Amino acid sequence: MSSLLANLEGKKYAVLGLGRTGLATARALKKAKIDVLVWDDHEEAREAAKRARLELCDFENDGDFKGLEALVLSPGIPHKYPQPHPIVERALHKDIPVISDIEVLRQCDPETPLVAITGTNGKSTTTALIGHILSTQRDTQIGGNIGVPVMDLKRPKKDGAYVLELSSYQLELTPSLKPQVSVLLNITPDHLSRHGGLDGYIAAKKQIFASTADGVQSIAVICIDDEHTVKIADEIRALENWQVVTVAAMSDRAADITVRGGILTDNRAEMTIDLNKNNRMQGAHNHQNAAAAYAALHYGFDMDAKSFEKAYNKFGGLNHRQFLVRTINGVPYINDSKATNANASARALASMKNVYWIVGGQPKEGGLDGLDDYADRIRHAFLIGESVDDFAKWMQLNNIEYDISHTVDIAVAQAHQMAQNRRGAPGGAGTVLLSPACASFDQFTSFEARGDHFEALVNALEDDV
Ligand code: UMA
Ligand code: ADP
Repeated sequence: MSSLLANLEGKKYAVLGLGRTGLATARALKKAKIDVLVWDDHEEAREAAKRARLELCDFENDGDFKGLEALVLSPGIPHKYPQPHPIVERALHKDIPVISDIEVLRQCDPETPLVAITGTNGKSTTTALIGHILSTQRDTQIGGNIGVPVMDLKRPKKDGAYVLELSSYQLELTPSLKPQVSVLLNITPDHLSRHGGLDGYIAAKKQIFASTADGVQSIAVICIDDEHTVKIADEIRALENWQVVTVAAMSDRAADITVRGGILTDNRAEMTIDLNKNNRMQGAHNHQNAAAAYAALHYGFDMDAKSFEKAYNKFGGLNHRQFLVRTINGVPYINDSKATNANASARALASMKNVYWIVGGQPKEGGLDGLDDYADRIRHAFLIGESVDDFAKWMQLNNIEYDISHTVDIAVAQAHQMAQNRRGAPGGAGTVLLSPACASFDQFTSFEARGDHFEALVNALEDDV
């Protein structure tokens, strides 16, 4: 990114939060010889910044914000709700723009075509899938919320593109996004405390349609399988600078692109693709992701169905998302650590039966609401994390047998013992599933760390119980 950022010569930036986003941004700015001052509330992160020879400034206590072009804020730090971080409050008070790293990228490189992907669930899978398929034809840089900060990406070569997963947090701070294609997968309540409620969350998601390049019509791919996205599709259709392509894969609504029984039909082009051929993309939710990817690539980049299908069939899926770790004596052990809310866990439960379910962590608002429909798919639950007491009540209400395991270590040992002992039960051997429906931060640093830990435990299990 550094040569791109040379455009910013003479300007001065502040960076708040020195995790993946902040460190990458500060490093890229420094490499491009742009003045940058950094801060993080945690000592450890500040020490790492010192080692990277970044200049620290405690903006809360002794920074004056003089001459600053903008404050680049890490997405995990609140700027509105539940309350703004004090440094953000001070910056806004002094009329310093508070922006994301993606905004910096687009201010420096507004021209390169960009595919932006958001939604409550399926973002990473869809981003990786679109990136995988587009890269068969163009130089494609994949990043954003998927885990690669945009400042760590290279500038795409001629005719190349960015494919970025964007969270609601990032969208709120990126007014110049100007995507060639925006994809909205679905909306169910999530991150409500950061957005002051559902309306705020929806407004943040809608930011993906807030800007387009001058005189260009962008493509809005909207999956209309829930009531919120149906409404948004109607709103965006009324705007001149967007061409809306609708997708229905998890409902039987009429749409431009529909998926029924795994067969994608493009009703505009009268053409079909069998999505079932890729066994890493099973389930209606994955077919929603695949159909959205097809719409983005066909309508945004003129990719023909054959090229799409060939590359789609080679997509290997993403770890931590209903990922089969190992099968022991006919019992599959599945890592779905990325299911950080009830809706994501619903997808896993919907596609399995006789589940030994490892669930819990730092709960989201609403807890396990909506999962009652899947109660008969659960043979036994193993409760972990902060949510044990609340989730125990939910299990009682739904007549589900459970153990309070507290940790993944204990839960895996208990689930393994029980699943292996009950292999002959009516209904079949069953499945051991980690699908927490919760954030991981009460016991782990990330969902990846939680999933990796689960995988290590499963890989160490004995076959003979
Ligand atoms: N910090 C402070 N003060 C605070 C809070 C945090 O100084 O009040 C500091 C922490 O000490 C830490 C840094 O801020 O050093 C962390 O910043 P961050 O939480 O923004 O995390 P990053 O490492 O920059 O990762 C972020 C995204 N994290 C969040 O949005 C919470 C990552 O998404 C993303 O992959 C990465 O940028 C690159 O773009 C993760 C995520 O959980 C996967 N996203 C949420 C989700 O998917 O549901 C939105
Ligand atoms: P995100 O990046 O939005 O969190 P992922 O692609 O990482 O989404 O998938 C997270 C979890 O959500 C997975 O465990 C999967 O079971 C579920 N999921 C994936 N795609 C969808 C979808 N389109 N709708 C609902 N749930 C989904």
